[in-house]
Amino acid sequence: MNNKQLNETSKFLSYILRHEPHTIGLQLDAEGWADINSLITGAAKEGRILDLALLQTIVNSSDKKRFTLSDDGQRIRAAQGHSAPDVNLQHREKEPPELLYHGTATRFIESIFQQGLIAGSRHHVHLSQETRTAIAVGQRYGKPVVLEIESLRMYQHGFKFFQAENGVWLTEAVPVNFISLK
Ligand code: HQG
Repeated sequence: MNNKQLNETSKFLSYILRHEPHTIGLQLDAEGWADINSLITGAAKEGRILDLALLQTIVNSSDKKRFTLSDDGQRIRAAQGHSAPDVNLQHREKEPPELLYHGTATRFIESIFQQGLIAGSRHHVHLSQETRTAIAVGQRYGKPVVLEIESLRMYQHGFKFFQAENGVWLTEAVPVNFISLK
């Protein structure tokens, strides 16, 4: 399988393991885990041929460590980014660094400075420690812009922060007074 095909399969897995598992008859548990055999069987019904070796390749080659295999090798889950309503990953609650970054597109800026950052369909607002990552995230929606978030000050005001197992920082929402343009 070439890189383009791997990337496309990774997108399919993101869609299934974060958002719409039932489209292939798959059930995620409350911690987001899917049984690998059920995933392979469900995907095959859609004409998509997966096997354990391919899943392992995708887990290991994912630049953002998007997916995790369970220790027993029988289950797989997405590390973060979920919208599926029955899933509630117990992310590690943690004191954040002083500043975190959120990449978005310029066309969202006016609304963000009115409403603050909201999670939208996902369970959390996603923040990163590096502006480089934030730019890449923002680019997905248009001309990118990086917002600087006063995360430590938020934390000191009682807002909770979590870190997913792949390092992405998560919080429920970011009020306007903690956001500035980088
Ligand atoms: C924007 C990818 C208007 C927000 C990435 C973003 C990330 C608002 C979009 C992960 C707003 C939501 C998540 C407001 C927020 N008004 N727009 N008040 N508040 N927005 O895709 O953070 O590559 O749900 O700025 O790398 O872009 O898939 O979130 O532009 O880690 O593994 O609404 O997804 O990971 O978009 O991306 P998303 P995101 P993967």
